[in-house]
Amino acid sequence: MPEVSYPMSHPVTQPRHVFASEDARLNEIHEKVMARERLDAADGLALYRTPDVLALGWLANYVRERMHGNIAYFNVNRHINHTNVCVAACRLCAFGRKKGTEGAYTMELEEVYRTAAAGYSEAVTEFHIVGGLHPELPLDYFTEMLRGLRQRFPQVHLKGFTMVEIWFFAKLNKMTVREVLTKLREAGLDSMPGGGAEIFSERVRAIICDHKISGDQWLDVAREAHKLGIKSNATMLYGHIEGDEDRVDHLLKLRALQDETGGFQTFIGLSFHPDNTVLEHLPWTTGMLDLKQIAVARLVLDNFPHIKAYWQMLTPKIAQIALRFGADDIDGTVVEEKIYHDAGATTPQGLTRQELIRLIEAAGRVAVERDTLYRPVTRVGSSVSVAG
Ligand code: V47
Repeated sequence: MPEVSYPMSHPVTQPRHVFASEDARLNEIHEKVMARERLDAADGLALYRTPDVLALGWLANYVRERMHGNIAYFNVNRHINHTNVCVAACRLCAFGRKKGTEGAYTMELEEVYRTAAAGYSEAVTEFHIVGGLHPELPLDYFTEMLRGLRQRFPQVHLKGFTMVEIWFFAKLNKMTVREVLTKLREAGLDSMPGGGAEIFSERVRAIICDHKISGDQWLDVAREAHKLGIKSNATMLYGHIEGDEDRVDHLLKLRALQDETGGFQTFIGLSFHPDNTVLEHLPWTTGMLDLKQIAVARLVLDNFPHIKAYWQMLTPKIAQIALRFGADDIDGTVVEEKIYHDAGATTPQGLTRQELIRLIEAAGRVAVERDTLYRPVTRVGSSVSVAG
């Protein structure tokens, strides 16, 4: 196969030996990738179905290095889950509780601020705030929360509330999605996480999360946020009852919206954790599927700047390997995680900055601490500054 020469944003460290897979479809896709041609649905399916995982990983790693060179990002963040009370009862979820039932909790705002300040000695640059759909918390609770966090932690980026929560706040408060987003932004919301997208296929949603907004509604809220200049991430829940077609459909819908708005920063594939859910008879994902998912996302989502291997969900070891299968980010210190741990995750609650750097460097990558908007962070003593 002849070597093709083309402009690259970064020199690719991967050796340029001849690409030859025993899977003929991968050879065709390799040609497209080299020519920077967009992959279509049939290509996406072929990627999920290839037995040649190493060739798939090679291709994804090639694209990842073309975009980011040898850099791998992490951040110093803290998750805050202010309530697990939820009116929805999604079969996929082990976190939500009905109000007044055992284990249900809702934090007073003072408790939110105490949680924000607790448990980690290094200055965090991001709070990641998500909760259940509480039927009685007014919008003021959330605007107050953001104002209080902003006042107490002025340097910290506030990434909060999934598309599902925003939609619910709008219904509960008889407001439009745009009005809710505007109020939250005025109160200090900087960007939004990617959760709650699950899988867009309505056939699958009807089984795993029939109480949630539809896939189109999730995309509508994201569109509205992006139009207001609020960046977000996007997720996909995989490894339950969905098929390859559903996964490809989900990725293509995200790619189409990204063409329209450019508002997504990072894609995060979330592997289904079955323990303590109604679907606990389903098996856990295998490491092979987890790595495939990272690689396919990198190749199909050509307009997404970043692919995250969320170590809490994948385990630190798989997340580290994923840095050679298409991922350029392993998320952050997290400190305390509830959604996955309620569903059986055995990963640690948090990792230190030093542990994240060690994982990244042992993967042969250059660790770059980022803020939520992917600007490099520098630390001198206990002070933090952001480039740009
Ligand atoms: O919204 C719920 C999913 C999400 C389960 O944007 C489950 O940077 C697997 O969205 N098994 C929360 N998944 C996590 C999330 C996230 C995580 C890290 C970074 C970012 C980001 C976003 O987890 C939920 C839901 O989609 N989820 N239950 C479960 N049993």
